[in-house]
Amino acid sequence: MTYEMIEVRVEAEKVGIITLNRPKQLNALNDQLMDELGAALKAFDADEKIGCIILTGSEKAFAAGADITVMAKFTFADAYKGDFITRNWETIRTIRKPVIAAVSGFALGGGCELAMMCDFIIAADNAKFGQPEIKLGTIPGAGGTQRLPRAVGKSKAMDMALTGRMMNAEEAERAGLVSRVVALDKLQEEALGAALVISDYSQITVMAAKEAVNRAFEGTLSDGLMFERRLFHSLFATADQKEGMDAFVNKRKAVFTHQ
Ligand code: CO8
Repeated sequence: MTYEMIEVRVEAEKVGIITLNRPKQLNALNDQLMDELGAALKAFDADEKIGCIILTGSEKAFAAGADITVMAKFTFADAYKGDFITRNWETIRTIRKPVIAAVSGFALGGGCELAMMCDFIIAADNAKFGQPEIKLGTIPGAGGTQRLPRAVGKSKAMDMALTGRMMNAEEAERAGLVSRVVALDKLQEEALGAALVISDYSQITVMAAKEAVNRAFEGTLSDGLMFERRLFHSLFATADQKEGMDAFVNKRKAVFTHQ
């Protein structure tokens, strides 16, 4: 597939990098872009050689939200009957390999929601997060009212959703929305470094860890603990567990075969 609104490349033969590329619109997320993003994510997920995916934008904007020029004309019937837009916004939730959001500049509305759909967020020091939909007479529609409180707690999530104010990178790190903040010129290097570390681990184990942590957001503690226990037990059936522990015992570097 050829892409017009994203750029796709592979680093070190094991990290897939997707760059949102609608610079004039600050990477506003429209249907075509989300279709292309979904296709690229699925292709990397299916590629045996890829161990981790990075999603990033430009220095000025990760993404300034869903495309307001498109939504401005929507009726209730368009949105409801068209199921706006489970079809391509939900693809990222089906990706089993880790997806790191490397965010610089604006991550607003659907852009903030897209970053939160990734597994973790590394932010540049110029990053700004917000759910400004309230200013447009609407509310977040791609998980902002659900994932933001889980990430930063009710009070700050309410503050963001009700005032529409932006949170800078420092506040986002303090609140737990992002895992690391780095200088803008170090963002890509930092994200790639994390992705390379992850890519060298067993893909099976990495997928299991992702699945287990995600479970913490979707059920009760006792269900999550049981889910984790079952996955933990089943990993003893993998060659990679044998390799990882044997390498430790014999003081050598593990070489995982993803089996
Ligand atoms: N949609 C469409 N175009 C946009 C968007 C957007 N979200 N954001 C920016 N642009 C365009 C501007 O219109 C402008 O275009 P032009 O040059 O043709 O006038 C260009 O990008 C540059 O923007 P600005 O001139 O405004 O740049 P500034 O640096 O002055 O300001 C801001 C940057 C603060 C980011 C400003 O552009 C802004 O406030 N943008 C809108 C942010 C916003 O409200 N986002 C939320 C949108 S609603 C949403 O995301 C709901 C998600 C629901 C998802 C549901 C899916 C299931």
